[in-house]
Amino acid sequence: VTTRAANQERSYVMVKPDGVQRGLVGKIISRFERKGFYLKGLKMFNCPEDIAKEHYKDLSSKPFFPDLVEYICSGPVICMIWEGKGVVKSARKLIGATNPLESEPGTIRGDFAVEVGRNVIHGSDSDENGEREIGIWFSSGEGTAEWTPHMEPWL
Ligand code: RTP
Repeated sequence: VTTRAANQERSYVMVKPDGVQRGLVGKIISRFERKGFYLKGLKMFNCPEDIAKEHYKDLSSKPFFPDLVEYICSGPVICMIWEGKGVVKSARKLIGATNPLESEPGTIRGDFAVEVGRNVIHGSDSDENGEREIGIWFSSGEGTAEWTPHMEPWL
């Protein structure tokens, strides 16, 4: 297991098919950029069933699992790697609670969604899952490029 520096923490974030079809991709990317995270991977992808099942394997016994897999494979998704200090937990805050009716206004789901089965976006729930999911969705080198943000020292 590779240990990453604190400011190189990574989260796998994905705009789900409803978010793509509703034209929310730019608004979502904008929220992560304005917070101060760095986009380190990006691709549009038609998800095959086996990848959706692997990604959500912890939910495979849930009654909604077949509908969830069908939803994620119903149209293109936007796969992203976001990097930065505390990004995993912070992304979950930017995204909001799983059920959009419980998500606070100002969060992505709170502002843009109503149905739990159409909740626009995914974000990793732990560092370990972030790295696991990046490995599932991005093959080596694909959709990524090495770059270092230009950081001015604080005044
Ligand atoms: P995600 O993994 O997509 O970021 O969502 P999450 O952690 O907030 O929620 P999780 O419990 O992991 O559920 C994964 C996704 O399954 C769908 N879901 N449907 N019909 C239902 O009752 C139900 N419950 C969950 C949602 O799309 C949720 O994001």
